Amino acid sequence: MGFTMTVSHPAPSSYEAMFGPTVDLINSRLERYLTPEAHGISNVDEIEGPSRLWEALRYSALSGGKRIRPVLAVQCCLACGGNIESILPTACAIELVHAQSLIHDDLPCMDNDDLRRGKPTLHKAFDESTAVLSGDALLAMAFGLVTRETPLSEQVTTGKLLEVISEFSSVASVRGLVNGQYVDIHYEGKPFTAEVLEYIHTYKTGALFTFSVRVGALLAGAEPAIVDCFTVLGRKLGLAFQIVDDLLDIQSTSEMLGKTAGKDQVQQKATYPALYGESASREKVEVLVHECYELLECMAEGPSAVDVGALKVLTDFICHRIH
Ligand code: GRG
Repeated sequence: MGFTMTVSHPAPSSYEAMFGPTVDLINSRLERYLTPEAHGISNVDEIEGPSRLWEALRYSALSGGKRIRPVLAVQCCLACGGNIESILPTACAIELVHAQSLIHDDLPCMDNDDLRRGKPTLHKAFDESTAVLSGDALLAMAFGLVTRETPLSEQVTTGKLLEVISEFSSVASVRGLVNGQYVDIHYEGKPFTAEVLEYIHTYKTGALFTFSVRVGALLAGAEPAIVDCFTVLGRKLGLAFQIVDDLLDIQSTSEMLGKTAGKDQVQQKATYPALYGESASREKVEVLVHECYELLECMAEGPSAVDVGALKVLTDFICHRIH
């Protein structure tokens, strides 16, 4: 790898130390939103059932997780000089869609897993119908959160918010997670090409990452050229995140990951290490890190002078994480 440009890497800093306050803020908003009261419901205990549904929703969405997507959304908004209140509802909504995707991904008809975030998966701790319905509820709640809780402002007009919601719905479905998951399952146990692998990663993981990064800039009122830079950044970070995920599945343990390690090979999944090998996959991650730093430095030096310090640390975490 002959890199031509010298870019400065951030001083080592842990994700938890630097972004702990952002994670706490996201968690406290999610905690508040995932209560019957926040939805105007006061009679959960009148008949048997609803309180168990609420327990399931909270079990899956409030039980750990790195919160990397909402943290990215918040930090990208702040980097563009945006107001944190403009992005928090969408950041939390992104986490709800992510939680939904994990619940459904773990079901026996999908990736069939028993362990998630160090605990039994939702359908194991409760049952399959609770898992399907909890996922459905979280997905719909995500859109309610964006529409009801985003404060309108000069940067965040009704028109801008409608654009965000429209993009979010495509990313959750046919231009993102559902499409990527569909193709991922279709290719299980079948030969696949580089083009297929790229397609799966772009949709299954990349789309929600790209949206998280882009929406931060959009709701900060960044100019279109800056939003375009964030879009490229989001694509690179999403791809790097998924390649690292593929590598960790082989190189780490279930205990460390909080989910079952070694499953990709058993299920004959289309992954980077399966196609290119582990060392070429790691090299690809390092190329992506370098490209992200280059892009961030260009954004810092441009006329809009994006504040990229935190984004460099996030890039480093995404590419070198161990869980
Ligand atoms: C969203 C409508 C809708 C449907 C979902 C099941 C499905 C369709 C998609 C599955 C997508 C999926 C599980 C992609 C894998 C992405 C990935 C690497 C997840 C792990 O994310 P982390 O490491 O998890 O951020 P934590 O636990 O830290 O939140």
